[in-house]
Amino acid sequence: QQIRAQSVAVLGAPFSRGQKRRGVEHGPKVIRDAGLIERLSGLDYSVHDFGDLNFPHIEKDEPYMEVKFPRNVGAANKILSGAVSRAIGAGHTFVMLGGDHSLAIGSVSGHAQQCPDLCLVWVDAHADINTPVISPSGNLHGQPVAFMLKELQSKMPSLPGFSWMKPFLSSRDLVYIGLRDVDPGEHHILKDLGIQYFTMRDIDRLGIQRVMEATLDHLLARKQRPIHLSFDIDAFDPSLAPATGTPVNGGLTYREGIYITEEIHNTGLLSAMDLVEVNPMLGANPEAVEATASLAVDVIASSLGQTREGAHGSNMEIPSAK
Ligand code: HAR
Ligand code: MN
Ligand code: MN
Repeated sequence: QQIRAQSVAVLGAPFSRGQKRRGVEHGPKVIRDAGLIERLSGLDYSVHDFGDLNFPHIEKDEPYMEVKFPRNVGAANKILSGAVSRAIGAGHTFVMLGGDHSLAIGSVSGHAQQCPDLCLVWVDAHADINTPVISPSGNLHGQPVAFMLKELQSKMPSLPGFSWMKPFLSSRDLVYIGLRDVDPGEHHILKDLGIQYFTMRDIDRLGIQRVMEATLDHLLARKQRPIHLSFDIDAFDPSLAPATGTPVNGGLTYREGIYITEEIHNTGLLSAMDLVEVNPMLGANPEAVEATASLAVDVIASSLGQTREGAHGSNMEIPSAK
């Protein structure tokens, strides 16, 4: 059966404390300015724009070991998690506009509260699976997946700000696409837990069509279930998505990225998605920022059913000649 709802909820999460570069908190604004709501309204949905969340600023937030701003990141994600859970519970397909990728902690956990059997597709140059102990940077946007996985529970210190959440995802319910910058500790975890991942090299070898076939087969062959798509704009090549904090050469082409989202849509199972790491303060010029934001809109619209082949209503007829 189709899980796709007839309505889409859009929620901005203007938050940047999962990493060090200012500006990514303005992602929701530039993605909306690039025409997101109009584009989604043109598809088969009623669009509910819930605006941007308000996050508290916690003044005193000393690092925990090397981890930066744990209380701010924890509090923001707790708020986001509740908002996502309510939106999904109300029957919307949910779209979160980041903000940095630490927000996936709240987004996916809120989704999982309503849909405990969800699976997760993580499209990113990075694996974002460092634990607080092994993180080379201390930035929480490089760690969100570690907070989700049940298998890593014993490796996770209790960080201030995170007592509200418990790990909820099994490593077999996650697939990565687009990886090309993986830390040694992350690589060890991927191998140790047997996580399914497709690097850019795998896309070179197999082509994006077989990668998507294997991804959906891995997640859905045993049973159909809701999909959470967490899309980091830095999965794309920096020539396409320059306005982002940690660009890595050799990323997805436009066509590979859109093929991924078309295939996700075609499952009929997309239940929630994140679009994160658009940072308008990092484009070399306004055109670079606009290109990145407009790409983000294309990714979201394509995930929600915009097709390259076109579409038409069932009652359409070819007008007769007069
Ligand atoms: N792996 C590095 C770290 O943990 C870099 C993470 C970069 N982050 C992102 N997330 N943009 O995908 O710090
Ligand atoms: Mn990421
Ligand atoms: Mn990334």
